[in-house]
Amino acid sequence: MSYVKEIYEKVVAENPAEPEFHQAVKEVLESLEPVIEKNEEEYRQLAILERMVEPERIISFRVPWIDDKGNIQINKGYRIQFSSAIGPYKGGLRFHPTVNQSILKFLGFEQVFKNSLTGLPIGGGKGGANFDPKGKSDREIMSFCQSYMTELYKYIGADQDVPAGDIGVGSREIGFLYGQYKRMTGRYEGVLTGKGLSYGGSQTRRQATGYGLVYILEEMLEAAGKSIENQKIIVSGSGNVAIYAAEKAMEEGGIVIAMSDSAGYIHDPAGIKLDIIKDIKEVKRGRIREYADRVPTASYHEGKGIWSVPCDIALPCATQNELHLADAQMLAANGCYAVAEGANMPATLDATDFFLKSDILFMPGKAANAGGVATSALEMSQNSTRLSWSFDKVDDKLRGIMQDIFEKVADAAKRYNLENNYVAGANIAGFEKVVDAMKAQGLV
Ligand code: NDP
Ligand code: 2IT
Repeated sequence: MSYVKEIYEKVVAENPAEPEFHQAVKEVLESLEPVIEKNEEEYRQLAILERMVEPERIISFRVPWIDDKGNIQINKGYRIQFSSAIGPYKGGLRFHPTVNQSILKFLGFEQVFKNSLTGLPIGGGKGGANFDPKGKSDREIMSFCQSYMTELYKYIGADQDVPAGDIGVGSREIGFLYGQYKRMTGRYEGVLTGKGLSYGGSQTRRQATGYGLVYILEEMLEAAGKSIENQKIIVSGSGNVAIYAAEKAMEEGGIVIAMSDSAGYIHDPAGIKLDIIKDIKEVKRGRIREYADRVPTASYHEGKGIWSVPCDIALPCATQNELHLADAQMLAANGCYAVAEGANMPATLDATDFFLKSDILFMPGKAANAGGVATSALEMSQNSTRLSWSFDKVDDKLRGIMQDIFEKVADAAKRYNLENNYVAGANIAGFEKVVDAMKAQGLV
């Protein structure tokens, strides 16, 4: 049996009931096959793959807190410290009722390769809780964040593990978490990224994932002789990544015609008015359907049908497995020719395979959404040197990093005769640096 197959089967057998983790491992290992085959003896001897699929540490803990009615609530909290081969663990925290060990392991595993692609010295981690922030008061959110950090602070630090935001964790939550970390440890340090600008945050971090997604999309389009100008674009989700992807896509001349949340989607053929989306989502914490009440050219549709809207470019920016094979086929049938993943693993394995086999340009999340964590690493640099850089300086660096990632990904694909297969390119380029660091550091 091939080394790759053997390890995949071992992962499935030893990690039952973790389908998202299996999926992420399968996607990565299968596309690494040509690299592994070339070096199989050495990798087997050093147990490279066995080590890569096993997190260095999983921390799992109880999070007790009291709601506004005075009732005790208990949630499950986690931090997965996946790999410190190339730097301190780095990756977001997700607060969502669906959070479990499988989802966080898939996200942590992806993060290792993504962070490697950024070219910056950051390892991979992920954490979160099965806490649902929807409908909670600010006091409840603060109470939860303080309790979560009261346990987590023991395991993190500016040179050890540096969490940030993800679904359900934005600047409000990072503020409460940071305040509690400082209170528990007495240290004012870059232990979290995505902080507010008044207490050590970086310019452009809020925008970074979405902006970076559009920067790498533009690289991919340019390499194919195309441009974003006047293209009709669908952006799923309406959270942090989606909003700033839409903003940059429009700044660059694209026309964003649909966005969504977990309840439904809006279609506005006249072009989405982002100030209204920001007001609904960032200020009022409302629902996307309210957009159609406020904008006469827009319609609201319940459910997951956003991929049925005809478009040129699709940017899935909500969550994992939000884009299935049937959606991919529908996008293609309606003329969509480019897809870049703002979310982590939004396309299922069969949808990804379909994109790769058709002529659709496809940039996977670990390359396409790496601008967020890359800018987090820039925030860490600023914190370490006690400096803060201008918006333009960070934005320029972000654009440069995304161009560099595109080159690395395209080059790795080419080296293995897999031209334009950016899934293989991203996995191979990310993997090579991590393996190199693992080999140098011995058996740890
Ligand atoms: P937010 O919480 O800001 O927004 C999430 C959006 O996705 C909301 O519109 C939400 O709708 C929707 N959504 C969440 N869960 C589901 C679901 N199960 N089905 C349908 N829609 C859903 O999160 P982010 O924008 O930060 O994250 C979005 C994606 O991008 C995630 O995959 C995340 O891992 C990834 N990512 C984030 C980075 C960052 O810097 N924030 C960096 C790189 C990747 P609703 O409000 O109805 O729940
Ligand atoms: O998935 C991701 O890359 C993030 N949620 C951002 C991680 C970070 O540390 O900025």
